[in-house]
Amino acid sequence: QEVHAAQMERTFIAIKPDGVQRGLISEIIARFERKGFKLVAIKLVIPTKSFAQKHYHDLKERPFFDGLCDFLSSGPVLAMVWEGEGVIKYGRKLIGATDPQKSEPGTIRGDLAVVVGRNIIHGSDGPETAKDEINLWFKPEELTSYTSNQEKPDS
Ligand code: FUP
Repeated sequence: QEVHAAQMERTFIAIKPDGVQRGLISEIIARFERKGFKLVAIKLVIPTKSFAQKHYHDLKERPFFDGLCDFLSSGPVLAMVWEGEGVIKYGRKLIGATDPQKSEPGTIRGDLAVVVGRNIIHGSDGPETAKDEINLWFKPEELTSYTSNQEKPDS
């Protein structure tokens, strides 16, 4: 039977300037890797404020929007695309609730953050935003395509 279905699910994950500054890159990547998700794109960038405003455009009416965009553009952000079955929803589960006071222990924000304005990581909240955010942050040629050992049935 045909096993090569549609393009495997992908999500956009970013370690925000506070996470990079605190030296949490390897800790966070390790959690996605160990789960079995596949890294297909990664780069360290300092976004401009207008780029941050594009990224967070859904929140432009919120009172914290300006501060949030200032913060996102305040230093290096580690932008990534992760791939795998259920990665959008499960990635959000690994990340934990938006407010670290409400994130469960065992989640990235639950274990590593304390306040909502410094919650160290972003993850797309659905298939449409995942597609939009991947397109905003990455050029098509920056997305790799390969088979990881974990995907090989005989490994
Ligand atoms: P999330 O998808 O979990 O990152 O949450 P949102 O898209 O609702 O919020 C995006 C970012 O806005 C959060 F990561 C932090 C910031 N924020 C605040 O600063 N205050 C709030 O009350 C809510 C969100």
